[in-house]
Amino acid sequence: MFNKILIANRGEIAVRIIRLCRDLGITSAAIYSDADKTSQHTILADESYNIGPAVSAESYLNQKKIINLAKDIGADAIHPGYGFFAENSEFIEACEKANITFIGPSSYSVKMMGNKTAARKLMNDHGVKIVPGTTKPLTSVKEGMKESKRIGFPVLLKAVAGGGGKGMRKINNESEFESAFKATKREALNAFSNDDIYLEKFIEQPKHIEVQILGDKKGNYIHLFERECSIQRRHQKIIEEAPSSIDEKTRAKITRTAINAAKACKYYNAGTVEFLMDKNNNFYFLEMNTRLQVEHPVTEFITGIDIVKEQLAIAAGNKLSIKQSELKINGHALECRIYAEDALNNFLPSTGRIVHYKAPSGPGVRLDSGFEQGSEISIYYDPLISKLVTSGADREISINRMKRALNEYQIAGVTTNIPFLELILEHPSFINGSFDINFIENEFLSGNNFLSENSKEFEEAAILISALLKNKPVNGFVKNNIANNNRWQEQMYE
Ligand code: MV4
Repeated sequence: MFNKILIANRGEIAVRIIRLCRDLGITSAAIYSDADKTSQHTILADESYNIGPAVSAESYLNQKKIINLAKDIGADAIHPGYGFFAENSEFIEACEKANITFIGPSSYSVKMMGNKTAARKLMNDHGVKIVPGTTKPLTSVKEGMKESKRIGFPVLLKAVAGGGGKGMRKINNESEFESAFKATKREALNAFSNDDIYLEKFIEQPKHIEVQILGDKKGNYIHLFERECSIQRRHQKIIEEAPSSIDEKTRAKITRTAINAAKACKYYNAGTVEFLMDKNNNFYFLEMNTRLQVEHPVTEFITGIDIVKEQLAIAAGNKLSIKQSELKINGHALECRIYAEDALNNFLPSTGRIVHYKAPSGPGVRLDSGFEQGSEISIYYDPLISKLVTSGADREISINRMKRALNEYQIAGVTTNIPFLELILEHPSFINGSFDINFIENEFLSGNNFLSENSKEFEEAAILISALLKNKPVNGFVKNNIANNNRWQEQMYE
């Protein structure tokens, strides 16, 4: 195993990795920028090193500086967390050259899955069902038009170097094709320095289901079941859960498919295979995330596996510690992402010092947080403060525990999305599981179609949000009534 791990990340995921290192007796080394002097990862690590200014490009994304630091301090491995260098094949190769173990996949797997048409071809060749479309970049408007007609409108144009929702465009009919083709190519060139684009059939109202897999360097693979991640806004996930509501037969099929996808790209590390699932439980490969994911804790809850610990063991060349036959789903877990943003002001990020902080706790509650009382939330990074995860014997219990935990959670100094999360948890479609990837947009951000709900608080909040989105002025009184959660604020600051 490793003696010292440099954590090339920040916030809650850096804290998550520091805690594991402490559990295992491995020295943890944090890096922090000027903007993160008050962050928990900086404070909790065994060693902390300032690597430069707030701007990521000069600190958390400074490859040379990070690798030189790892060498200087005698770190034998680097954990990238998620984001930053997690899926950067050049960084992985630089680690290899410096003789430092990258706790993650090979650069080959990352490159293969990063090229969306190459990935689609590979998946198709290995019996993994992909969304109908093309497996090569389009070479002309004419070819694209012909392929669109074959696939059937509506179609989606996607960037070959894209992913995570960047560089996509829906085309409803032939007349829209030419200008959309040119615009998507232009945007792809701007965003990814690569203007290759391809086509997929547009899947209507799908759910987003993803399968957690683990592969080791000896070619052993297991899956840790699936997560439901449809509750999102603009490709930013908000609530995730495990397991999803799929039946056992579909589960057997989708998890087997995910393992085939991982094998096809010779994957080792923890990884996630993403699928779109339509109304009839047909699922299609979307992309593979070659990293640890934000929402991994819900899977840890239902399987009892420490996914980050497995990542370390895999990177060290060990065999997976568990067999598939030893795994089963235990209960249910829910994750709410706590963001420093103002749902009532177009989800604008909220920055500043956390002047008051009280974490929730109690049965079935886990909080992975990057910040505490006194921490500064800056404009420079992702607005994620923490991940609140609850679990229980079934979905109803974890939802009720989540409501309790959100109600206990006190954060002042920055605006958070806690009231918005509470609102989602009251929504009948969330409660009965009849939602798809458009849930937030359809139920909260357009029209008044959710006002039929008879819960008083839900109705008040819903009216307010819909009014605000029509640019009507904020009424402070109503705002404070969105959730019980805000009552403590009134008491404290009156
Ligand atoms: C799609 C799709 C519908 N049909 N592809 C968005 C993120 C990127 N990973 C792929 N995405 C989508 N691809 C086809 N052929 C709808 C989405 C999509 C989406 C997917 C998963 C989770 C949330 C989403 C939100 C909007 C669009």
